[in-house]
Amino acid sequence: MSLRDVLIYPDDRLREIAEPVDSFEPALSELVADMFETMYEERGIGLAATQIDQHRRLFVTDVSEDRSGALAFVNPEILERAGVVECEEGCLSIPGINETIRRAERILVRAQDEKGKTFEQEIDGLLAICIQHELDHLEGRLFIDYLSPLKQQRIRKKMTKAARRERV
Ligand code: K2U
Ligand code: ZN
Repeated sequence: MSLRDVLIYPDDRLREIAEPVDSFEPALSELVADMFETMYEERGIGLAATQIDQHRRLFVTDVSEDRSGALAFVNPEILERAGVVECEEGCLSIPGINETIRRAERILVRAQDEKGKTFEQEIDGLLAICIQHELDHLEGRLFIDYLSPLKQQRIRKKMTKAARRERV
């Protein structure tokens, strides 16, 4: 297992659309293990492959308090959405920015596990929010895309200035 670098906004690679996973060889399990290690190290509760510059339809989540809730979603899709909920979101790729956006309250998800077995699950609560956030990453979308153009402009300016300070 190894830690991977997380892409930071406004890196254009975060805008790539991920390709379906068609091979469930050991290399996929190695990538999944690296994603869990990176997610826990970064104190995240989700991580999409896009965020580590791997443009495949795969993300991991763990919304538990004690790392007992590790889940991998391969080729995920949301079949049904119901209700609306507001949630303050952050993103490991947009450090220091937290904004409230709206998501579906309940979702029906179909995905494969890391061995390729298909499952369907009705999900609500924080896991439902996290899954919608991660699925957006696979489509090249970021939670800040749901904010006003002015707020997006301010965030882009703040992150670009922070990146310049980093380079000095
Ligand atoms: O994809 C990511 O960047 C990880 C996200 C996942 C997430 C965002 C918003 C709401 C739920 C999940 C987070 O940055 S992980 C950090 C975090 C930790 C605890 C609660 C919410 C967010
Ligand atoms: Zn994110």
